[in-house]
Amino acid sequence: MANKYYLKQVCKHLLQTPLCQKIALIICLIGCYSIVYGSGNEKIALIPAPVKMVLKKGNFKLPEQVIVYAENSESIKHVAGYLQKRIAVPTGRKVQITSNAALKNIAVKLLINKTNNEVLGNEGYTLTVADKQITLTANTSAGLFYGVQTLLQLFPQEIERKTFANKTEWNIPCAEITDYPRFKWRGLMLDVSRHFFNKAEVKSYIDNMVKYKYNLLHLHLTDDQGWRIEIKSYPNLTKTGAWRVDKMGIFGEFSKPAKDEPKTYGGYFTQDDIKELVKYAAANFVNILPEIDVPGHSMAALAAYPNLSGTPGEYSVNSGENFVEWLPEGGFKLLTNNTISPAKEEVYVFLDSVFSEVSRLFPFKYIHAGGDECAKTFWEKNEDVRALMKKEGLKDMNDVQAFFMKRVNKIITSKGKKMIGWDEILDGGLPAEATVMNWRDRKKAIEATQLGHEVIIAPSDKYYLDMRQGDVAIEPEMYAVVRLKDAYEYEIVPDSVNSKLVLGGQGNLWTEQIYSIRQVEYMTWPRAFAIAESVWSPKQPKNWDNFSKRTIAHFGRLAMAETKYAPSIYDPIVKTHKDSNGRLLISLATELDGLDIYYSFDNAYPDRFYPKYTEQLKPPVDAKRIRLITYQGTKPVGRMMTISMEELNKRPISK
Ligand code: TNX
Repeated sequence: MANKYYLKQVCKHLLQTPLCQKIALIICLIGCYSIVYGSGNEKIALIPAPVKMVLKKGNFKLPEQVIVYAENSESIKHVAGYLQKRIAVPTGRKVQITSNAALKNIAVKLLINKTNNEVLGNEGYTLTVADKQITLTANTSAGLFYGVQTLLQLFPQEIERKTFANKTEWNIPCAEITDYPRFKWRGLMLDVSRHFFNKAEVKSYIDNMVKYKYNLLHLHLTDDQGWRIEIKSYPNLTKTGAWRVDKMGIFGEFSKPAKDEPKTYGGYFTQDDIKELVKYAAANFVNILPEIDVPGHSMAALAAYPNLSGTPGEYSVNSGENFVEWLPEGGFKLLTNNTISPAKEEVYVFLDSVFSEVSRLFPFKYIHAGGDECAKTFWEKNEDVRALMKKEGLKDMNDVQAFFMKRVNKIITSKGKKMIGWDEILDGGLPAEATVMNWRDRKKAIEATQLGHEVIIAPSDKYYLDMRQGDVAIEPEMYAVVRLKDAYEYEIVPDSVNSKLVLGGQGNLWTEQIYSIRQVEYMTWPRAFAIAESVWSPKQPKNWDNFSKRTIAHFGRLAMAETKYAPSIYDPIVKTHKDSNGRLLISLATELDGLDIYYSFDNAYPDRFYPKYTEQLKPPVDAKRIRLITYQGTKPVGRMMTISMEELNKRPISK
């Protein structure tokens, strides 16, 4: 709308000006347009958007021999080495690193400020691309690293190729950029328990996340479906706890495995693997946050050490068969116990050993101890728990969990670390020093900060990367949807919150329904663009039109890197309504502006010669299904979507 308005004004103005001024104005307008959107959109599409960018005339042309100047310091040379690798392969140019500042024809200079620049802080940078030289300045090597990421995004998209791109010209638009993050905690969580992703896969995840300036990888290492980290003092955790029956289909609905079915699916990280991952992450300026999820979500641990349960018996690692009963009033009841006992001393001995080993392996100052979704079905029936309540004066089950988390907190702090828990740790009163990871209602973040606790924002309805990105007809099953626009438009800091206590935010990728690293990528991108922008870029009014254009430009980059992404923003949004006679009505929309939707009720696959959607549809009485496809002009861009009338009739009326 706004664009149309401005266009009208410009045209009016043009009609009233003399000819030479008209020509000058037109040239200027074309110039501005191509600067902003570039040729093919990808010229300057930075994600996350920098704090300040001024585009200049001209280009820097990458020379045949690229000389990168880096001071003689390990950490600066390390960043130079990263840049060297990223440039040399796709461009095929010779990239040389020198610490001789007097050398002629230096293409890129990496400089550390001699006096700290307060504005840039620990991770900021300034980047100047002039026609003869590129200069990158920061207070720290981390700042240089993020500057390098921005610089790479200024290159043509082929820079993302993992092999020689066979392109003759590599031009970078001249610009001056000053940039620094809004938050220090910019995270993604990968659940390696529900499905295991190996060392190489985790490394590739890190490779991708740092391109968007994430600095934290949260590894969800334990759950009912697998224990994924070697603990030397409790070897069964991985010997037994890392393996389950191999199933495929819809997780949570699998048939119960037979008693003697071989447990062939799984895997775990040895302590050497962990050390390697930690080192790899650090080389990419990423901290790894380990999560050991207790006292719920512990079935894999119980399979290895059943004595940790308040109801010892035979346990096995869950293979994806249902073990809970959802209650109509909300919450759930356990059919199989998946909790470790809060009333057994040996549990705390166990946790002391586990957290001891974990804290030695991960240098990061935080350890995540879970605390989520702990149903108390078995605790309520347990005599030891009742005795504990009496002894400690605990009035209800929330108090019991709070007692447990306080003891865990004590263990973790005794190792010199800080505990993080999911926001359930607020429920019975939380340990003084604990940090809260907010995944449920925003009220929980407000409550935590009011109590003076640090929070990390990861709301399930906005930042959960396991949720569907579009219509269930075209996306893998998942119980809810989070569209790119939902993630993008979310403001991290609630109004009534002390923003100093908000460390930042993260996107969480739970992997119950995610069987492969390709699907991990698909679920992460592009939504992790949106989260990256919220945790890095300054708070400003959200501009979906601008962001979605940049997103599309980055689809090109992901494609070059052969990273899978969800093209869901091209697909139609289907809403159902009923008329006064109870007959189904369908309305259609798109997340992205400027798309046309074509439809059929005749079972054929529509193209742009089929009817175009313009107003709410009343399906013919006998129609069996609707098929939909979106076009951008004459180009089909969406995926063919088919939904039966039977299914549409079952869908709830859209809001
Ligand atoms: C809730 S979020 C969970 C996870 C599930 C996720 C699925 C949280 C702390 N717990 O165990 O995987 O929902 O969306």
